[in-house]
Amino acid sequence: MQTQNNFDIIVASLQDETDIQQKFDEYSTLMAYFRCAIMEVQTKFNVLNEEFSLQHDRNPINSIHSRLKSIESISRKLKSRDIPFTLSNIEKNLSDVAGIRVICSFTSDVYLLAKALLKQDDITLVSIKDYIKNPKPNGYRSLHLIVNVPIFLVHEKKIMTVEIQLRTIAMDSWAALEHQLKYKKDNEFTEEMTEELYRCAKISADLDMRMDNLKSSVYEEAAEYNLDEYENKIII
Ligand code: 0O2
Repeated sequence: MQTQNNFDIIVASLQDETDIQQKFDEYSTLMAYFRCAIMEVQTKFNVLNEEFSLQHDRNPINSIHSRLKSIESISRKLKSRDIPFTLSNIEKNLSDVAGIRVICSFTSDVYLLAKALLKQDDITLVSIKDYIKNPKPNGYRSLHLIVNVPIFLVHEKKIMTVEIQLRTIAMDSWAALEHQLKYKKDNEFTEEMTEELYRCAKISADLDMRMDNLKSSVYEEAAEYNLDEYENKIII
């Protein structure tokens, strides 16, 4: 209902049908640019996965998922920050319109892939949130990177922002189930349930640590566990 209201306001602010069509085309173009940015970053991860598997005979990436934020979600987020719904505000203020989630085999693969991506000279790091090193109070773990990446169009180059979430299979299943349990309509999430979810997050972190130990016994690979060298290089 709220979304419908936002939408009505946007439409009401437009002068006539031509105006509506033009705005719609501009919005669709911007979303197409974000989709291109997703493709660029996704290809980079696929290339890294391919090369790593040739060298080490295993895949550091289990799966990659991507999503473009819906117009309802974009409108809701801008509204919650009191920012008018305009294309330039979307580009300037939202860093998660284009989102990629990379599910890795082991925790060390999360850092290995993040480092390999950040080393690339067309990628600019905007911000890092390392919820693996510093989990959220509810137990959520994941590595979040916001990066700028160029897309090359027929007549111009555009710099687009992409949010990347890197996590292990265990981190991902905890996050997916937590989301499912927490956001069930008409359900009150009690303190006891919150504590139980936190205990599950601890078990999942322990599982990751033990799996990484097993991996070190099977594969002779140097393991990475932080991105400290990048934390001072954030541009904003
Ligand atoms: P969706 O549909 O997944 O995109 P910001 O994004 O800057 O407004 P915040 O909280 O500073 O807000 O960003 P943060 O911490 O980087 O988290 C953004 C995304 O991480 C969320 O996106 C979730 O996908 C994921 N996330 C963060 N915390 C949790 C958590 O406790 N549980 C789960 N399951 N996921 C989490 P959105 O916008 O919520 O939705």
